[in-house]
Amino acid sequence: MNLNEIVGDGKNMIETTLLMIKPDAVQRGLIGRIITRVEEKGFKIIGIKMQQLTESKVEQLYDIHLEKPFFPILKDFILAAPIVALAIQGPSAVKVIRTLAGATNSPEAQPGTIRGDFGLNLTKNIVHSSDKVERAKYELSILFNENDFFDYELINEIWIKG
Ligand code: 3AN
Repeated sequence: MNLNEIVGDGKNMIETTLLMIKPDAVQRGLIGRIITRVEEKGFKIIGIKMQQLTESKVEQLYDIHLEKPFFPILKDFILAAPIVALAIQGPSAVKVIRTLAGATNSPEAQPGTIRGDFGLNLTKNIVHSSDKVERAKYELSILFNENDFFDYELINEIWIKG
């Protein structure tokens, strides 16, 4: 599937976003519980890929943080174990997945959010999610190939979408 077809254009409310399960969550056995939250909310997973990131991919993914003082710590952390990348599709997916993820700084994240329930650290903050449709398109293109996406209908879709 072509990325342009799946990310949404800001008019159609069906969007596709990236949720990346970070190495701390993989090591702590939280992959299943995080995916369950996404599924229970009603979203469709159209791509799922465990991978060991390379230095180059981390630099592309966090290009806006390259010059920040915390970047070396962030990079070592992301490279320390595999991640699980999820391509998630549904109504306002970018915003809603960020709401499910909770505040970046885990200790400040609300209970009920992924970070609020599972995290206590700013760097080791369990997940990453894209903050804009255009950014989702960019980040998905780093972690997925076009044939990693699946176009299918969930049988309960009419009960979820408007
Ligand atoms: P989010 O993932 O919520 O969009 P960003 O993009 O602001 O958050 O930050 C990316 C990652 O960089 C965060 N998930 C966190 O692990 C790390 N980070 C951000 N700000 C800091 C900071 N001040 N000190 C250490 N790590 C940070």
